[in-house]
This record gives sequence, C-alpha cells and structure tokens, in this order.
Amino acid sequence: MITLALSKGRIFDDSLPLLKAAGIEVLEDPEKSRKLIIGTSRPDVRVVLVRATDVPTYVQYGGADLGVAGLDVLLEHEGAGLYRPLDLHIARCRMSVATHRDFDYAAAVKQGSRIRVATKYTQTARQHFAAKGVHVDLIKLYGSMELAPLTGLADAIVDLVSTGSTLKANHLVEVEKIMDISSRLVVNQAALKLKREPIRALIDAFARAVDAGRATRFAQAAS
Ligand code: PRT
Ligand code: MG
Repeated sequence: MITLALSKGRIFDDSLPLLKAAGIEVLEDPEKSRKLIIGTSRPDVRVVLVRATDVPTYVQYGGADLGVAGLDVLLEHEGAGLYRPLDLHIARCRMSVATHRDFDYAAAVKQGSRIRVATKYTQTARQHFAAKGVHVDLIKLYGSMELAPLTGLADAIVDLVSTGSTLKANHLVEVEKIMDISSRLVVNQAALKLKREPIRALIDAFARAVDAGRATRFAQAAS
C-alpha cells in the first residue's frame, strides 16, 4: 500500500488533476465526506487527509509514504528524512512583507530601526531580515496575521499573498516580496528504499503531469 498525505482545500484540489494524469482517481470528495482515509481507483494507493502543516510530519515519520506540502510549510518544518524530488507548481503564491499603508517601511529599514514583525513563518522571516541586516522582534501568530498591524501588535507581517485582496481589504500593502511559493512533493526516505518501484513510478508520472500542465499553460499564455 502506498499512502499519500494531502490537505483539504487548494492542495487537494490542485493535486487532483496531477493524480488523474498519473492514472489515479480519488474515490471521495473530502468536502462532502468526513472520512480521513480515502481510497483511489488504484487498490494499492490511498490518500490521507491531514492539516497542511502536518503533511511533512506524517511523511517524516512514515505515517504517509509521500505528501504534498507548500514550500512555506517545508521551510518551517524542522525534521529531517524528507526527500523533495519535485516542484509541482501548484497552490502558487508568494511570501511577502506587508505593512499598514501609512507605515514607512523603507524609512524604518533605512534608519536601522528595530521593527516588530508578526508571522506564522518565523524561520523564513528570521532568515530574510537577518540577510538584510534588519533588526526585528518576531511575534509568532497562528493565523489572521493581517490584524497585527491594525491593532498595533506589529509594524509588519510576513504572510502569503496570492491575489492581494486580503491585504487590500485590511488597508495593508505588500512592501517586499521574499520568495515565490509552490507546493512540493515530499517522500519518506525509507519508503523510497522499501517501495522503490511503485514510488519511483508515481514520482515519474507526477513529473510528466507537471510538465504537460506547464506546457499547456505556456501555450495558453502565448496564444
Ligand atoms: O487553513 P489551515 O489552517 O488548515 O491550513 P493552511 O492555511 O496552511 O492551509 P491552506 O489549504 O489554506 O494552504 C495550503 C497551502 O496553500 C499553503 O501552505 C500555501 O503553500 C498555499 N497557498 C497558496 C496559500 C495561498 N495561496 C494563500 N493565498 N495559503 C494561504 N493563502 C492565504 C494567505 O495566508 C492569506 O491569508 O490566503 C490569504 C491571501 O490570499 P489573497 O488571495 O487575498 O492574497
Ligand atoms: Mg488556510
């Protein structure tokens, strides 16, 4: 049996076409069923539904053989033993610094002032500001980062941005892009050895599906 860890929502939705191209149909809709383990059209492949931030943990400890996780999540995950063979180019967004539209971020950085930054992504934020030589006090949050600059909790936030409408709705502006984010396939290293053939075949099928999807998008963009 091969177990694939996915999270509900955009990662699940964006993984479906890749799975399909790899010849795997998921037999249930997680939004309608309460099941946490769902079967597929392949009797030897099942999907387990976990929180997005738990995917690397499941794969690291062998609760799943492979999984799909955002680069944002992987950069915060401390464990070892994960093989990352493939960028799936799905669930794309960017990690950015945002502030209240009235906050002069450039001036604060230039003057070398200490700024307070609230984020769920403390590792990534710490590295980013250290590389710039900016002094920061990091405040760890687990959600609704946008609220921090509005309440005076922080001067800035580090968060994921996709359309930018969440920032806009809260009078925040993106002042610096840190990196592009997409989801990656992660594989348990022991599973890769023990179930080498079927896992290799899956990775190859995903790689072909990703390339085909990108070629189609490229052609669409060019026409
Ligand atoms: O929701 P839950 O707490 O269970 O976990 P999660 O938020 O980690 O899961 P989910 O499904 O929301 O996100 C899974 C992965 O999708 C993330 O780890 C990212 O790699 C990726 N992704 C892509 C995003 C976004 N785009 C995104 N826009 N994750 C979150 N957002 C949020 C962002 O944090 C902000 O609150 O959407 C809001 C901004 O969106 P815009 O369109 O208004 O800019
Ligand atoms: Mg979410």
